[in-house]
Amino acid sequence: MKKTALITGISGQDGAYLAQFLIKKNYRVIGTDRRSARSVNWRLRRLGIENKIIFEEMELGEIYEIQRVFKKYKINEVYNLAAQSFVGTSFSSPLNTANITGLGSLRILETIRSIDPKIKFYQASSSEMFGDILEKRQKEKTPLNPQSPYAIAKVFAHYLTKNYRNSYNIFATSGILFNHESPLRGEEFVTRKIIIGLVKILKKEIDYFELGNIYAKRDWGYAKEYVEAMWKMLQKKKPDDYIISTGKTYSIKDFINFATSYLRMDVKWVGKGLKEKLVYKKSKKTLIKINPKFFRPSEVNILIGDSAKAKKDLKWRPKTDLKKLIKIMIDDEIKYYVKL
Ligand code: NDP
Ligand code: GDR
Repeated sequence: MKKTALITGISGQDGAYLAQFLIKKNYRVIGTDRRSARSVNWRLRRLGIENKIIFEEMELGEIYEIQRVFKKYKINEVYNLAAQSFVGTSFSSPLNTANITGLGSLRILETIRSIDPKIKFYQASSSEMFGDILEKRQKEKTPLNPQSPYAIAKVFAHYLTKNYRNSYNIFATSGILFNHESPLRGEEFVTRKIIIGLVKILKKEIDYFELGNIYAKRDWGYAKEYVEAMWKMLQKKKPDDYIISTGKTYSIKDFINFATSYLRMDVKWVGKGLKEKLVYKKSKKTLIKINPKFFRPSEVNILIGDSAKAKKDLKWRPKTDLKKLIKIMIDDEIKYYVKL
């Protein structure tokens, strides 16, 4: 019998890769999104799986919509990926973030509890929960110290996942994933923003673009590999929490240096603080400037994960290092580049 998986957030980066992975594993995939008039989903279309998914409308703010979908299908596994996922926006929309990213998970857990407690649940927890870090390398047991409404909403959902596991014996698992990127990454996130910006400069569509804090450091992995870890977590005998990360950390500036080097751009950094910029060595023309509008009211300076438990228990390990990931993203950006 085919297993049925429900993915919330099917239109996002991880939703697309996870759907592709589960379809290959012969799952029936139900993908939920919040649109009444569904616009073309470029990610699913790019992966060639748009017509292999059963779509259902499910706004995470509406428990009746959630209940309707859960009553309609016999579901084995739920991957809760939907969220207001942009940390920057969570400062300007904290209530919406709490409602969707935090309470959205509770609505699903309550639905599972009342309709079918045998459904396995995956919660998309985040390294942002570690925030202003309290341990050099973050593990499953590292204390949380969130720094944004987004991270606080994720902490709420993370603890609820544990609570429903312990209180109701529900198979509720949390994957604490560190940043993972790909050509399908949303354009507002810094890695894709940088790559789009550099490609547009090379194509002479723009002269320069602006960033915020280029000294923040992140542990970046490849999204396509990370979704496999989600599935592996739900195949274990017991629900648990797992860190998924590469164990290496780089600054935004390092990322830019790797990307410009791969693109063979002859550039250098000049100036300091808000005046720091990236310029062409010869012409001195500016490519990247700093704009305080992209700084966050409260920043997470450095994250670096220890995924030893996932390596041991899930037999999962990262395969793509940052330089390779940048190459994958740039090659795809150029391949699908369309001048506006
Ligand atoms: P995306 O931002 O690409 O996708 C988020 C998805 O949530 C989109 O499909 C979006 O739909 C949907 N969504 C947003 N608001 C609602 C709502 N009110 N009702 C229903 N659906 C909604 O995120 P990613 O794919 O990158 O990440 C997946 C999950 O993993 C998220 O929960 C994120 O917070 C978490 N995470 C991500 C990490 C990363 O590095 N990518 C790391 C750790 C955790 P729409 O297309 O309509 O906007
Ligand atoms: P993050 O990713 O906040 O880690 O959340 P993002 O790419 O937005 O920021 C990473 C770091 O880059 C700095 N930065 C900028 N960020 C953006 N977006 N735009 C800029 O111009 C810019 N300049 C500097 C940020 O300040 C930050 O330090 C992502 C999301 O996918 C979350 O959903 C997920 O939970 C975490 O990763 C793990």
